[in-house]
Amino acid sequence: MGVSRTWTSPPSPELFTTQTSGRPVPAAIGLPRAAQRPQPHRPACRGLRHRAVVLDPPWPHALSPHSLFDMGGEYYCFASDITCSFPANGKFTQDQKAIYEAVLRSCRAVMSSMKPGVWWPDMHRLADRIHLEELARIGILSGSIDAMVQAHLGAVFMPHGLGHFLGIDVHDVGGYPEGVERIDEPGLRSLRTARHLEPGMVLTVEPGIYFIDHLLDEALADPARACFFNREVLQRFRGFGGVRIEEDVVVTDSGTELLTCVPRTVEEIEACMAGCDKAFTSFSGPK
Ligand SMILES: [Mn+2]
Repeated sequence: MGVSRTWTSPPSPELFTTQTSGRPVPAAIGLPRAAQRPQPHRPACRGLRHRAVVLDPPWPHALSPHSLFDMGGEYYCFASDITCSFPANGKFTQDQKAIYEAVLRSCRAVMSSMKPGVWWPDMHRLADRIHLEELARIGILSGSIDAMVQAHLGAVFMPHGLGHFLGIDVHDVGGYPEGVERIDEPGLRSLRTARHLEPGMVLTVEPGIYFIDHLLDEALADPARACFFNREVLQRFRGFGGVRIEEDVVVTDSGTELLTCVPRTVEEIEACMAGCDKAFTSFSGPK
């Protein structure tokens, strides 16, 4: 996958305009503009008010007033997969900011921890743990984080896997070669790979926090998990939808290199949506 190394052009905060809403959204990746062909992975724009592209029907991705775009450019037949979440009106509410920054923290913690030899399920667990810490900080959960991990509470908020291989296919093959077993635990069983990282692997890192009614109701009906919830605070987040941040990274000899270049911090997104075309700085990861 050496070709990926050529993807890292300087930050290029170009904008394209969605066909549907006319609202500018961040460019898919720091690729030459001509190489950018933003498109939904599946023809799945479902008449949503804010015209977000929805990937998988069960996730409530794009509820007003914030939007989640799951998109990707193609470069010499190589796929990318990039998700941006942002407030539809350009300004984060306090609750949106809190959830967004929780996901950003887990995303960056994972990228900083990735290097050859690291076991991918451990990265999923790391993201889960950070989400639980942040949800406790916000007040939605309370209690021992270790006990929440034991109860698999992370999977209530992130029911999908942390990321997948990228290549010719957007969910590339090779996740479970002979000898690599799927882990039969909530959340982890959805991982598209359970391999140890090796130099040259290209993966997505795509943690998310979602408030999905049927998963929340199921957890609240289970005494082993219900005990961690502050129902009143949770109520405020019913109908919130979800935030996902999806980056594309290549594993290097000593860590990772980030291939994605889009506005990521709250400040960058708000500035970008206000029409500011000042260059943003890409997260550079561990040095
Ligand atoms: Mn993906």
